[in-house]
Amino acid sequence: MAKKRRTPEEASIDSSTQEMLVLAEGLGIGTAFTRADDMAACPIGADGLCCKICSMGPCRITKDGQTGVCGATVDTIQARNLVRAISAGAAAHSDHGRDMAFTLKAVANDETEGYAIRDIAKLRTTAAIYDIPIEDRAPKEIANDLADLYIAQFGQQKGELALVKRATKKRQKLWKEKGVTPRGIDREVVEALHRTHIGDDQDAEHLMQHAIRTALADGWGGSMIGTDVSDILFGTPAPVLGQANLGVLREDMVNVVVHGHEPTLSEMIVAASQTPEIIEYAKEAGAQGVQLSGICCTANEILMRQGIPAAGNFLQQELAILTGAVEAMVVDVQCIMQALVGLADNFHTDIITTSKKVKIKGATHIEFNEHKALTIAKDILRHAIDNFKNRGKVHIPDDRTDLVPGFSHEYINYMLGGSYRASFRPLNDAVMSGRIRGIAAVVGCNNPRSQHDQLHTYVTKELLKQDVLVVETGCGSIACAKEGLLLGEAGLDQVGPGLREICETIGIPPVLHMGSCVDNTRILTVLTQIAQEGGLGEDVEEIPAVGLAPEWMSEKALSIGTYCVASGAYVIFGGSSPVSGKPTRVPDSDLVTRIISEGWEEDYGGKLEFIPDADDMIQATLEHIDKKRADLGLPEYDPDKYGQSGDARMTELESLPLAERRESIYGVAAD
Ligand code: NFS
Repeated sequence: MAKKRRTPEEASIDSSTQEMLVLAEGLGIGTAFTRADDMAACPIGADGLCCKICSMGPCRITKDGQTGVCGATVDTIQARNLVRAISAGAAAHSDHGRDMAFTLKAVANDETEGYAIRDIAKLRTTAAIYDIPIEDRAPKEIANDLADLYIAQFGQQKGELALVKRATKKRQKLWKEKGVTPRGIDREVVEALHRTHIGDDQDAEHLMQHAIRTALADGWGGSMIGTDVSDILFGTPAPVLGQANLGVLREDMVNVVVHGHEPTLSEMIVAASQTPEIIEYAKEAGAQGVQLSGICCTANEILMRQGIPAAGNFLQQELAILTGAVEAMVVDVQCIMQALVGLADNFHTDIITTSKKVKIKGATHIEFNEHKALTIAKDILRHAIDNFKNRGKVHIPDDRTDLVPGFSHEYINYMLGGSYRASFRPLNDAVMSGRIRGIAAVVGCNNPRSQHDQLHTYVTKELLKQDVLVVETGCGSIACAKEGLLLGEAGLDQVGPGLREICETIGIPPVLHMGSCVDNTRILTVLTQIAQEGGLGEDVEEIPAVGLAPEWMSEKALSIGTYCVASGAYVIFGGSSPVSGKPTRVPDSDLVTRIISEGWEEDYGGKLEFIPDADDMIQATLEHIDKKRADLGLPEYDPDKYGQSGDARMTELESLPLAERRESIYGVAAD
C-alpha cells in the first residue's frame, strides 16, 4: 500500500513552496517532498547499524550481541559509518577551499580572466597572520605567497595546519594534548578512509578521535581557506539589501538560477549579466534583461556580497524549475538533486553543469575554467537567453521578502564600535549584563523528512524571544529570511526586551546572516574573538553559546557539527541520529552516542546531541546558555531587567521622586 502523502501545508510552512507543491501535484510531477513520502527510510541504515564496507556483507545488526561477518561490533560499525560521513563532508568543503586557493594563485599570476583582488585589506591581514611579509609589496605578490601557503595545507604531511594558530591558545594546547591537531587536510581525510577499511581501526573511541581531527581539518583548514579566499577575491561581506523566495523570478526577464556552492563561477555570471552586450542580447530576445538568482549556498555567496536575490533554499531547487520561468539552472558542486534533469524535461529549462567534478546524465555540460571565466560566463548567459523563446506557461508565486545579509566577522567587529574603536567589547558587555542572554548559531540544511523551514524558523523565533542573539548560515538563513527575521524591524517586534535594546542601538536585525556553510568558520572566528576580548572566559567552551542544525541532512553538516564541538561548542542536531541504534533492538548500542556527547564534552568542552523535538532543542539551548552564564559568575538572566531604552526610560525616571529614581537606576535604596 502506498504511504500517505503529506498535504502541501504539512510539507512546508512556506506559502510559495505550498503553492508550487499544489501545482506539481496538478501536473503529476514528483518532488523531493513526495519522494520522501513514498520512500520509507531504512531503519537499520538510519540508526547506523548497517555495514557495507566489504562484500562479506552488507551486515545488518538487528539483535543484541550480533556482529558483522568479520566480527565488527555495533560500536565499531556505527563509529566507522560516522567517521566516513564526517570525512566525506570535510572532503567536500575542503576541495571547495582548494579550488579557491588555486584560483587565488592564478589571479596572483595574471592567469585568469575577469577576476581581481577586491579586498586588499583582508589579503594583508590574513597574510600577516602567517608572517608573510606585506610591507612594500604588491597585492599580487602577497596573494601568491598566501595561495602557496594555503595550497600547501592540503598536501602537508607532518606538523600542524597553519590555520590552527587562529584558535585560542588554550584550544591549540588542548588539541595538541589530545593528539587531534590536523597535520594536513588531505592526510586526515585519506587516513579516515584507511582506518575505516575492513580490518583496520576497530575501537570506537579511537575512530571518533580521528573524526575530530578530520573535522578540524575542515573547520580550521579547508572551509576557512574557502572563506578567506572568497573574501579576498570577491570582497568581505558587509550589509546589503537583498530578497528571498521564488517570487524573485521575473516573468519579463531571462531567469538564470545559479545553484551549488563555489562563488568562482557565480561571481563571474553576476559580472557578465551586467555587461551591456548581455543586456542588449537579452533585449533582442524580447526580455527586459537577465534576472539572476541563487539557490543553496551559491545563493548565499552572491546574496551577501552583491545583493543578488535568493530564489530559495535546498528544498526549493525543484520548485524554481516548476515555475516554468527558468531558462537555465547553472550548477557547480554539492546539494544538486539528480532529479532536476528529469524534472526540467517537463519544461524548457536547461540544467547546465559546469564543474570538472560534476556531470549529471542528461544535463548540458559547459565546463568552467577560471582562465576564461568571463567568456564562459557570457557563453552560459547567451545559451540561457537563446532558450527564452522556448518558454511555455509560467507560474511564479508572488512571494518575496527583503533581508539584510552580509554580517562577516569583520563587519560585526566594525559595527560594534565603528572605525574609531572596532571591537567585540560591546557584544561581550551585552552578554555579561544579560541584555543578550546568549548566542545561538542556527545553521544547516532542509530535510524533506521534516516540515520544510518549520524547525529553523520556530527555533529561531523562540530563541529571539528569550533574548538570544542568533547568527545563521546556509539554507537555515534563507528559511528565516523568508520569514522576515533578517530585517531590522524584526529586532523591534520579534525579540525579547534586552535584545531589542541591542538591535535598536546598533541598528541590526536580530538574526545575523553570516554566509554560506563554508562560512561557518566565520562563527568560529567570532567565538574566538569573543573569548579573546575577555569577560566571557578564556575559550569558546566557556561562552554562553549553542550551535543548532535543526533540519540537517548532509555529510557536510556532520563535519561542521564535529569541528564546532572540537572547538568547544554545544551542538544540537534535529532529525534522527545516524548512530542512534534502537535500544529495544540493540540495547548496548549507545557507546558512540555517549562518546560524541559526554565523552567529547569531557575532552573538548563541547558535545554533539541529536534532539528531534523543537521545544526540547530550545530548552536544551537555554539550559546550556544559563549554565555557562552561571559558571562565568554572570548575573542570572532576567527578562524584566531591560527593555526600556532611550527616551521612554528617561521620561519614566523623571516622573519619579529622587529617592525612587535612584533606586530604579542603581538598584539600591536611598540612604
Ligand atoms: Ni550546507 Fe550548502 Fe543547504 Fe545543507 Fe546543502 S546548500 S553547504 S549542505 S542543503 S545548508
